[in-house]
Amino acid sequence: MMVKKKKLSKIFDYFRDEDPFAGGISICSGCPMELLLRFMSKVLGKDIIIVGTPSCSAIVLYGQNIGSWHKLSYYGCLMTGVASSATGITRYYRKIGKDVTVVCFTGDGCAADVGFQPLSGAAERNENFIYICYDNEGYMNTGVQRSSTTPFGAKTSTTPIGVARRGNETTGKNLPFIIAMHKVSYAATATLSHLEDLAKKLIKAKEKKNEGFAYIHVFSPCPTGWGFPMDLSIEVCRMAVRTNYFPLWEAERGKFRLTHKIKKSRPLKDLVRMIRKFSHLTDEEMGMLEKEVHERYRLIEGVTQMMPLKETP
Ligand SMILES: Cc1ncc(C[n+]2csc(CCOP(=O)(O)OP(=O)(O)O)c2C)c(N)n1
Ligand code: SF4
Repeated sequence: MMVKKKKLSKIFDYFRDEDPFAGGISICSGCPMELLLRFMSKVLGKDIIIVGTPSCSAIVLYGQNIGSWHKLSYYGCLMTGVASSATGITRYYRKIGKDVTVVCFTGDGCAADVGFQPLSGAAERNENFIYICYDNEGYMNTGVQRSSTTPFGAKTSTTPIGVARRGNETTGKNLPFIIAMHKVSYAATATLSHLEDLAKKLIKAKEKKNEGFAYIHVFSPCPTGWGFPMDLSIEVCRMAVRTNYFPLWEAERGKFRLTHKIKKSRPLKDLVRMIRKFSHLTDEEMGMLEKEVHERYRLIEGVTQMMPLKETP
């Protein structure tokens, strides 16, 4: 009997180098940010300089006790100055004629709040580096505080559920859209359930950084801070895409394209019921969150029609 040879997943075709990270890293099990770091380095290759900040990722990048957990070049920076430091490092290497890829790797607390001004400045100047923000919708490393990307209604340690407050009262800042509207060379959203989409965007960011600023905003749910079992991380990512909670798109110089269109979206409740930080929501509060998600989707759908980006072969 002929045994059919199993085809390897296409994803291996995107890997340039081995995983530069050690095994057994002491970070929460099931954290998508760790998977992102490993995946990113395999796709971008080892000729990168990572510029990072105090955050959950510093545990992996800066290291603990015995030293760092990887073989990459890493510059540990203040939360306020990551994009300015990356600007200096990039310009230095360009000046001496060395082709290296500088990659800022930060959480949403740094990107959207504490380090937003230098990020916006670097985007506006269209500096030649990559900025990757892993968005776990809060300051996780310091105890799950709210950030400006925390969505409406979410329970965090600074937006608790009680008599006076019922979770986060504001709508989350749409950071990837704000950066795209700087008309940078490249901006995109991505997540860990759609690996081929993520790999293509990383490769494109590496090419586009020769023309100017390249930004990727990665949805990175946090099992510890959000309250869901660690083996559901990728399912949460997938459901966020299927419900249009986190649409996948890319933009080049202010022109937009959806990279993964959802034919029939799932109800937002299918995502929300997986996550404890939303478990208190009343029907009315759920309606307000749905409105936020719907408006955000309508916005991106609208710009893909008004300012379309043609698909590159
Ligand atoms: C200017 C400044 N403010 C506050 C802190 C304290 N701090 C250390 S880690 C951290 C959380 C960072 O949050 P985020 O960037 O979202 O990354 P995450 O912890 O979620 O991985 C904070 C606030 C700091 N190091 N520097
Ligand atoms: S607290 Fe959340 S973001 Fe931080 S390492 Fe744990 S799972 Fe990852």
